[in-house]
Amino acid sequence: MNINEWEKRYSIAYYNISKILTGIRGIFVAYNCNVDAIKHVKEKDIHKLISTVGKKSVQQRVTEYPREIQDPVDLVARLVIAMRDGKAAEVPTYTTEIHKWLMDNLVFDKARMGGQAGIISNLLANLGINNVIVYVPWLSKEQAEYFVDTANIKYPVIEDGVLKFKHPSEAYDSYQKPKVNWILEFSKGTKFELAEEVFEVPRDNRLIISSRPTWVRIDMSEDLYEHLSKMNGMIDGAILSGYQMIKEEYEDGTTYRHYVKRAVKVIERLKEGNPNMRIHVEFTSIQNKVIRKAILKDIVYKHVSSLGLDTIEVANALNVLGHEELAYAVISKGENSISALYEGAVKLLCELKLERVHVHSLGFYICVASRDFPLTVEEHRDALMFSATLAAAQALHGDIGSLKDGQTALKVPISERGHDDLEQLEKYLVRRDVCTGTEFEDGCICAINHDLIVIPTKVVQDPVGTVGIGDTISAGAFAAILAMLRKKQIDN
Ligand code: 8BR
Ligand code: GLC
Repeated sequence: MNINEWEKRYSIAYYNISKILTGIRGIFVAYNCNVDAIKHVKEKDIHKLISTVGKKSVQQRVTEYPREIQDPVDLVARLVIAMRDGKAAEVPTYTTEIHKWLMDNLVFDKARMGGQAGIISNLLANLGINNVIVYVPWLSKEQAEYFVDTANIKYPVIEDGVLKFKHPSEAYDSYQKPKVNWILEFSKGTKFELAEEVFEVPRDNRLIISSRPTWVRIDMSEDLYEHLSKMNGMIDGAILSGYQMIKEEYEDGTTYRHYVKRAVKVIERLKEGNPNMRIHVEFTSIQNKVIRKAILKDIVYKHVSSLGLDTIEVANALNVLGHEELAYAVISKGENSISALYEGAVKLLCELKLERVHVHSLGFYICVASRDFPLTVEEHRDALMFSATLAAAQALHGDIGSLKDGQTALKVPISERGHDDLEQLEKYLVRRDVCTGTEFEDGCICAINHDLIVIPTKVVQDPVGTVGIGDTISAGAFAAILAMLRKKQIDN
């Protein structure tokens, strides 16, 4: 399909999905929510930070590649790496000193809702989903204020042994402290100097300094756990994230195994009595390889239906699953990277026994789905185009207040580079005998053991920001999938 034909399909897909979203009974969203303190780092800021902590120490620390922020030098080193490579990263910090240091040395521009569960529940509520049941294990008063003020956002509470739903602003724990992450955003073209070398940021992106206070636990209160299956009938699916915060060991002697088991039990409980319940996990950036592997092999494997990730996350996942060469091919730029991504997505789909894997990249998305999933490739493709429109709307406005807001992004042009990448993939598919000739013209193909759907996406020239776009993409597409499944259920 040429770009004009794609543009037409985009409008139809957005219209079709918008019409059926309210057919979804509801979506359960957990766990991670925080306040994002956002700072746009300019040339003068990065120079100031480097000279405050000392050029030599930064240079040395860059080579050590810290995977945790223990002091300001770690922080500046990871910022230099992220800006040099134009790559997104999230690095944990377990000390509150870093927050204080950043307040003294940088100061944020604005604060907004952060964390997958927070961002996704606000998005779904604004799109008009009937019940957005959100659970955050650490809901503070300050955090609650960042939820949109709509009646469809519901926080579960147990009162006198009965499950009730309240708006988060009426359900917070007044003793709970807020969790604040720092988002250091930078723009393509920003120049900086370190040890006589001049770097230029190759792509808009950000570094996230994720605070991990000792009280952070990915868990659920016992009484809510007991009542989970009572949500049956109110929800058609769940979006879960935050597992990246699980630690290998805790001060009280428990280990990650305990929290992994609990996470699986929650999923089992959500599915109780509803075999059609679909679970999506947003993978995110997970520095610790033990945890990354446990999430994939113990939580995702066999328990989860759908997985959402960006390209770096695909490489990270492949790495811990023992596919180092493929992981390398995914991150090394060059014209083969889209085919490596496709192969990587298929590996994840098959090895983790998933129903769908949705990979988002700048300019295109790839989705592979199992052949027996009850949707056609065209329906999968509509879900992707719907989510790409939402992504462009978020890049354009920074937020999506309604389906109408989303619609304004239909005017954003489709990326030509993304469109070229599809052609690249087509050549590869022909070489590998996945298809012959032109069957891949419209971005979909039914291969022997999976369906493949690829779309070129709309890319905004000067995005307001990039944080949270990935969450919007995955949640938008998953909601579209749930809406189509629900419609089929009712029609039958
Ligand atoms: P993560 O947050 O999971 O890394 O995902 C970010 C996603 O945002 C990218 O995969 C890309 O699809 C999308 N994106 C970015 Br970054 N910049 C964008 C832009 N200017 N317009 C539309 N989408 C964008
Ligand atoms: C991660 C970060 C959070 C950010 C989100 C955006 O969850 O911890 O700060 O808002 O990613 O995707």
